[in-house]
Amino acid sequence: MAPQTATRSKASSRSTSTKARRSTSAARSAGHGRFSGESPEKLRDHFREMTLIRRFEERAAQGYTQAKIGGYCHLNLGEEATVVGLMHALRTSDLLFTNYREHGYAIAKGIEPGRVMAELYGRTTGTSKGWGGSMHMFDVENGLLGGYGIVGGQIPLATGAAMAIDYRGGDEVVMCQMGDGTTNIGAFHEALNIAALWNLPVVFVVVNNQLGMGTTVERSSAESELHKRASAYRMHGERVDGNDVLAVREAADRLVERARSGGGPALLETVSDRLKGHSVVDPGKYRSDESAQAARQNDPVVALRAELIEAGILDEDAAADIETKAQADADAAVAFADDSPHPDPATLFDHTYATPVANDSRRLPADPVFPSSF
Ligand SMILES: Cc1ncc(C[n+]2csc(CCOP(=O)(O)OP(=O)(O)O)c2C)c(N)n1
Ligand SMILES: [Mg+2]
Repeated sequence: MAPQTATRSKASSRSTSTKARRSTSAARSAGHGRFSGESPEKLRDHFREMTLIRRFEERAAQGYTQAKIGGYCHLNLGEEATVVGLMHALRTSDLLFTNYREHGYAIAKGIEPGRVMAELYGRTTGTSKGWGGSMHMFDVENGLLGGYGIVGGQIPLATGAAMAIDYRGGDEVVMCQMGDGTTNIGAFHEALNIAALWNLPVVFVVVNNQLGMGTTVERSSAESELHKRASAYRMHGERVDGNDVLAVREAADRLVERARSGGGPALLETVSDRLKGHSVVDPGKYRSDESAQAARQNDPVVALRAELIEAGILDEDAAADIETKAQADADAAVAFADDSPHPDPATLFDHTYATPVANDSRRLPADPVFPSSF
């Protein structure tokens, strides 16, 4: 097979930034014509998937407060349109790297919700056999290469995976998801530089929910239009409304296929809102009432439901059926997780290293520091 580098042309330096269209109800109702040419079934599928993620995350929050889930737990509430639109662009064989806010991505990439919930519950049936938890989903078969808890940790790894694809002459594409705050990590700039220099098949996606924990983009980023940072590396960058599943899908489809056909890397910024705190335990006290209320008004699941009903693509009964089914699927995921076994403590160190390591300590907290034969 000819190396992919032979067919990949240098990335265009053209900057066709699309101004984000913030989703107001007025803009939405004016835009019904945008469904023309869309398959009604596909639109219903988008709503189905977004609703499933919403219900799944609500059950995850509940499981956390019941102490069924340990560690950290960050939810995609408010980011459902972004998640579904982005994942639409990827084939199963395409590789996805995300930050720690990845439950919805795992489901939309094709992983059974039960396996995702079981990972949250720390059970052996989870995507990482229960060792990873919320922030460390991993599933090679579905092309999910993590789930990273270190802010920006995924970016050099994703870029390396894109280099591996290029080197082997494959036609897969890497998508590297991250938050707005992550664009101030040094590795972001190093990775974008090398990806552009080597014309690698990777699409970087900045999910701009306008907050990095409690800090707004404007307070943390000198260039707050984050897609413009691509231009420092002569990389294509653009911004879309992350509450609009069709806008995200269109941009993701186009940029992924562009990367697949040798067009080079790109930076896609999606702008949406975080409906709840940074993690389940964060009450979000730093946020003004107006900002929290604006986020609720932009709720992408509520908005798509209303739009589809208004356009005659769904009626109340059909929408309610989808919601009932999503709730049942989320409940079934919880039941599957709850019924699954905990890992045997004796297996705790089994996958610490990929290859055997001399003097690899397998000492558990209650074990003596020195073996009796010492
Ligand atoms: C290297 C590093 N620094 C700090 C943290 C603590 N931390 C966890 S999430 C986060 C905010 C990241 O915000 P953003 O990139 O916007 O992602 P979001 O949580 O909004 O999805 C920080 C500072 C971390 N996990 N890793
Ligand atoms: Mg953020």
